[in-house]
Amino acid sequence: HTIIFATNNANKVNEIRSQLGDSFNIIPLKEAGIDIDIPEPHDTLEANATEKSGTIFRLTGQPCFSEDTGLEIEAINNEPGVRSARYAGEGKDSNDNIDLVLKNMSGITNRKARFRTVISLQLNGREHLFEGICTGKILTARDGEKGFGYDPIFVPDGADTSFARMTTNEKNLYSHRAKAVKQLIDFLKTV
Ligand code: ITT
Repeated sequence: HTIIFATNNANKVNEIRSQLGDSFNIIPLKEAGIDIDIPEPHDTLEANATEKSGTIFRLTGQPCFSEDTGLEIEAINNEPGVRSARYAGEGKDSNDNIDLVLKNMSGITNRKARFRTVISLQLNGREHLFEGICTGKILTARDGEKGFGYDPIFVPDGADTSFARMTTNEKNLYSHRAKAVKQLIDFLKTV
């Protein structure tokens, strides 16, 4: 099995590869020689995931999948949600996004949040969606250097440290992405 992964995010690739072992190969856009930045214009993770996988399927005709992930924080209307990558605005980075979350959460005692990943698989002319959810809490300050994105401020339920203090294998025991990928693997075993 070889399948294109419609992403430009190397951190996602590393996490998923470490979970897959040798069950199947994923080829990120860069390694497939495809240099495009697929827009994410929609207001749901599902629609953006479909946009990404559909764009690459139309371009290559090859089996492919994408994933869209959002951090949904209960006390601030499930923000940043589908806007997680650009919460602080265009041209800003993860550091700015974290700063804005910490600012918007200052003084708020309800720290409940969840990461949600939606995978869209294009295979044999059909689309299949898979979802993974990881519930947890938003810290009041950064903790840890590993991982990416919002990892320094998120502690998953059942753990006592942030994602940014975990190795990739440890993060995969809890993460939204690992849960969605598990479903993808189970599905691909059946086809
Ligand atoms: P694609 O090329 O796959 O679209 P992206 O970085 O644009 O990569 P998303 O649109 O899914 O990814 O944006 C989600 C943002 O949320 C991402 O930029 C990260 O900052 C953050 N994020 C995603 N997964 C995360 C995780 O496991 N831990 C922490 N932050 C995460």
